[in-house]
Amino acid sequence: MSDTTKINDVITLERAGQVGLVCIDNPPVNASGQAVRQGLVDAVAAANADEGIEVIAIYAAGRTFVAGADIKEFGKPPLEPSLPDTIAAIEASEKPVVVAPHGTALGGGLEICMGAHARVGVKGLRVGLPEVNLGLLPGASGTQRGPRLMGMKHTLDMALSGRQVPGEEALSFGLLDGLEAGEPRDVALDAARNVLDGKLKTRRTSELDAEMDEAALDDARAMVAKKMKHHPTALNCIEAVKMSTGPFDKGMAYERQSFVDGLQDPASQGMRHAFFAERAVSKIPEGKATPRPVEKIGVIGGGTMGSGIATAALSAGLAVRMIEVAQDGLDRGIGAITKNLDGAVKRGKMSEAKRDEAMARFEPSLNMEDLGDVDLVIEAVFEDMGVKKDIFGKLDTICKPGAVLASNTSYLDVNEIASATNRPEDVIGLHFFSPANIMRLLEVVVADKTAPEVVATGFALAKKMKKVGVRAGVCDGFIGNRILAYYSKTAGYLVEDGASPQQVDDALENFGFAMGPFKVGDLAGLDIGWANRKRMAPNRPAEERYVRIHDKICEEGMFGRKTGKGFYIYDDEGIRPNPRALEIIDEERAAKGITPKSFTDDEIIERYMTAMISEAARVVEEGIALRPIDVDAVFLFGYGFPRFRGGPLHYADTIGAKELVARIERFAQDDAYYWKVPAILRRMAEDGTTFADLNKEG
Ligand code: 3H9
Repeated sequence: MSDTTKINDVITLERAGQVGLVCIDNPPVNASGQAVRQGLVDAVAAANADEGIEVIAIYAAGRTFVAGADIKEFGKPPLEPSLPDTIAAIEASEKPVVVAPHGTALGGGLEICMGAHARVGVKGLRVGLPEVNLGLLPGASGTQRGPRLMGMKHTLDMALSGRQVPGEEALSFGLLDGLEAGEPRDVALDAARNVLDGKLKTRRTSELDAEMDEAALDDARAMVAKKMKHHPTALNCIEAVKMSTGPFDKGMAYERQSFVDGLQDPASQGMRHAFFAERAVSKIPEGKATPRPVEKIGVIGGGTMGSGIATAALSAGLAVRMIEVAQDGLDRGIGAITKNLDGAVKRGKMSEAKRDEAMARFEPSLNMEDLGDVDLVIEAVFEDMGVKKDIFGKLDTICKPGAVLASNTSYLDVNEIASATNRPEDVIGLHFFSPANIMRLLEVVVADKTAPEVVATGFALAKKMKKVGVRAGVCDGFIGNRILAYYSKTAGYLVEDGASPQQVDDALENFGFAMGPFKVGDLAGLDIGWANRKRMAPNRPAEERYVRIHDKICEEGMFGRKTGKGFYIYDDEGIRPNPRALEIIDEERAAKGITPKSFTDDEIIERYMTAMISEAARVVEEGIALRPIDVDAVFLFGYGFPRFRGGPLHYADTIGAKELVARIERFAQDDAYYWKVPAILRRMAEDGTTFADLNKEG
């Protein structure tokens, strides 16, 4: 007869001698939704009522312990019991409760552990308080039990960085009492037996004293002021941790209120949207197709992009064959990859052994014929259709049947590239963002004839390389660069009309961008946009307002950081506006007879963001992006869009389609060619729908 009682759909209580084993089984990540919470309360009560049970041991089934509160419940009416109450019930258990987390114990999952009377992790465990990434603070006693177990410094570090801490480190903090190898159920059972034998001490965390650590609090405040000024609950988190030296209930009440307030904050809503955006983008029409196996890839081109892509692939465990036409190019590529991997070792992201292993999988070559055995090729040479078609024509004859042929083009027509081969179904765009070993975005550009399994292969590769793959259709610039090309013009218009580059940059940095558009231009190299504008010049419509300022700056050899001068000067004295660039701006205004006017920062943000949203809406309307949330992901993971704003189209919903249409119509009075209301936005203004509604439909 089974000794296991089903408490509810997700919780069981198994009697193993004097141990009551409570198992949480709520796939995929055991999030602590209502059923888990109710089940835990009931299981602990049942175990307490069972005379045969002396110790209770909690563990979880599946790939991980509890990954936190169920984020899908946020923003909905609260369901009893709350997580803090659940954990209080666990801690109040008269019989000792041990917990044996495995995989990851995050947020509410870690807080459940903190409420148990002892914690023995399963080797490989990682723990964390990632609420900060959702604009929240730990809301189920992390700020109160955390300092009582591991001190303020470690609690603040975890709660403000959200980083996942390896079990060994957590053990050294005192957050865990032990770390054992084995199956979670076995580790839980052993831990419970150790309690019975008196080998493992148990205690109630809320009854411990926390020690004041003023230095840690000051450091945290300074860090928040510098790096997290838009975060809605970071300061409350510090305050809550500080209160842990006082009465437990008072600290809990403060934490709870801050958490509930945080949930309502638009910044938290934006960050939660970003969390789901990262995951939503993998839901694609080709989702059921089987990806082709990829173990060895070819990278054509050892420049910045090629070596970045090769670095990312090597770090992901793939074998890479890099092709260059001349030895010096190849040497530069090898040098860049070595530097990238060494940098990862220095930053503690990779061990020396892993770096050596990665380099052993790397084969540079001057002969394209060497690509005969690779599973996938990524061409990363400069943006010239003729050159790319020539390469793809050759790949068609060299690569084995079934190899995926990908281009890293940022703008060019993937259909045309595919037409250079006799196997267009194998051709796809894989558009990485620079530096490709760091930036998380990967646009997977699907051409007319690309086979579904080739699309699925692109997404599988993205996952393997820890990138966020976003499906994009073919058009000039795909999702990101197309929208960028459009709204960047607004920055030029604003400056030609009277704002300074620095004012535009400052306004947008205050809005939340890490860097304003003129600083970004200087960083990327102004010559890149210049070359692209020259390429596009024959197609530029006569009605389009064209700002020549950037071109004029480039004509004087000022390409931004790489030449020490662009819109700003970069030297030992730091960054400051470039007086010559300001003169050029004045000259251009004079030449066009423009009397400079002044803009408020709000006006700058309004125009810039409205332009971004307009083109983003068109990209959705034309089906270049599958859903609005895909555009958001592109900007969050490839363009430094502030996470707390959720992405351009999440942000658009906070303004509302009606207001956006009114703005565009107002701006169109001065420039009807540039400012046009996208049909989709007009429809939304009329029927009251939002981009969030479109996400649900898609
Ligand atoms: C919190 O705990 C607050 C408390 O302090 C206080 C409360 C009062 N809820 O990431 P994956 C889904 S805040 C709901 O692809 P992996 C996810 O959307 C929470 N759903 O897997 C996806 O669904 P779908 C703090 C969740 O193996 C599926 O699970 N916790 C949650 O790459 C698989 O996810 C966190 O912030 C959730 N909490 O990575 C941790 N988590 O298949 C968030 C995941 O429909 N989670 N889903 O797209 C993670 O970091 C990763 O999921 C984890 C696994 C590392 C666990």
